[in-house]
Amino acid sequence: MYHKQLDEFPTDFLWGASSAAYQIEGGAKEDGKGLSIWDKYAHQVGNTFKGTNGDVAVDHYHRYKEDVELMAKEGLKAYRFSVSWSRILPAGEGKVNQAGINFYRDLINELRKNKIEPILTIYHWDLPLALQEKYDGWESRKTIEAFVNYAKILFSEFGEKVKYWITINEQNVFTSMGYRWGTHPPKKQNIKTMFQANHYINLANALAITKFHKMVPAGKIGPSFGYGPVYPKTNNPEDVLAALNADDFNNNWWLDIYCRGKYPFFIKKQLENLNLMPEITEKDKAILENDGAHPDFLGINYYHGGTVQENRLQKPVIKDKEKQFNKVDPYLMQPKGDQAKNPEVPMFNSVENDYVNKTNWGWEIDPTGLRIALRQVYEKYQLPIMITENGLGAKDIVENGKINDQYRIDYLADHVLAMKEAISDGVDLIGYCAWSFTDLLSWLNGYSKRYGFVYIDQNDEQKGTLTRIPKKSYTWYKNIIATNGNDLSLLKHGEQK
Ligand code: BGP
Repeated sequence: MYHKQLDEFPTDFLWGASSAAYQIEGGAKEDGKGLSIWDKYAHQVGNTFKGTNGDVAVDHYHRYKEDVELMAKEGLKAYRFSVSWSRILPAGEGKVNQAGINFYRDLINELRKNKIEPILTIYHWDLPLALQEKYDGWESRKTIEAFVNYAKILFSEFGEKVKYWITINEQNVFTSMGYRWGTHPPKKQNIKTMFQANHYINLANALAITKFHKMVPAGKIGPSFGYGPVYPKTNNPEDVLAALNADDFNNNWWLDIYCRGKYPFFIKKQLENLNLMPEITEKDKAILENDGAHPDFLGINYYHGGTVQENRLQKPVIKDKEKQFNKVDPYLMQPKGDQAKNPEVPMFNSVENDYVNKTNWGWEIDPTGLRIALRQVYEKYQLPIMITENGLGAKDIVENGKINDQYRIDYLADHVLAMKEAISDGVDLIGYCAWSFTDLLSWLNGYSKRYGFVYIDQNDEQKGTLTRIPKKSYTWYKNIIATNGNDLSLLKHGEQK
């Protein structure tokens, strides 16, 4: 779709930036905070880059006023942060830690004082360790109950001061990393457990949203989902079908439940065949399908999409010409025991995209993919969308006390332009929170991979002065906000002021 003139961003557009408690706060054991699964995991040898952990992180717990001041100076209209569950409830349930409540109350007040809209994420991966140890975390319905109680505490404490709420961050990412690939806590590799835990998290999400609608009627709530559009590698109909499968498996599996309360039909059938479907009771169905359980808006975290083709990698060569189009049962490609471990094999195979560049960490850079993502999600669910994460992870260098991150400006400019185009197409986009405001601890990459508008002197040996230095991108974003994203000269590559 080509527009002679692009629409303006809405006047109340929420230009913001994001963070997550474990990645910024530090103060891991201070003022009554209990441990989270990440506090333990990051201290086990070999789990994170050079053993980096969130004990100190970037010390936001003690320096939040300085950070909010920097946000205000940049002109941020919104700031997305997460609450550390174990700071509020050290054991995940039971007794409330008043010091934890006070910390977030002070932060929210500070934001409001500076006219910055707080966007509160209830759960950004740092499950209280006590719940993991007592109930096996998300593998138990007990954790659903604990989550809803925790959310209720936040609703009653902060419901009047916070309008925008995110229930759960990237459920698709933390369930696969934690239960399938074994790279996040609880470091398991069992896909059946993953689907069951994921179902319980769906229930936790639905129940919390239902409660929210009763307790905070003036507020807005939704999950933040890690969305990637899926492209077929070629126009071979088999590849197109593979892309349909991948979209269902990677995206709709979560978004359909959030917005419609039902698992997508085709994948459900496929998982039933493999005995991978979670156990779902009639009561569960009622919880998920209840209208009050559905989000008011969708948070979308966008980094990149993916490309797939029909899985024909190991197709045996068929010599008989007449039979050259014979299908090979993709299950035959997998050893018997592995068939249920890799349910996508008969559906699609992920491949590289030849048309896009990559970051130093191999993530595809695809701003058009953001426009496509926005179009797809809005068309499917017709809910307002907020981009709750998007940004470039890069090694930043300080030269003469300055950080010239023109590469980040170029990346962000392309994505802001893609949003402007999506708005012109007709998408109801209400905000953009870049990842991240300050530099922070990358879960598995320490401080080498930086995302912030504000540099923080902290290194992978976790030694640094923690001094904050606004980067070049900070000023660029300040100008974007000041012109409400409508000055096209700021959206071009090159040397912006
Ligand atoms: C998202 C997470 C964020 C953040 C970001 C960048 O998946 O929600 O918490 O970490 O990815 O990831 P990384 O630090 O691995 O580059």
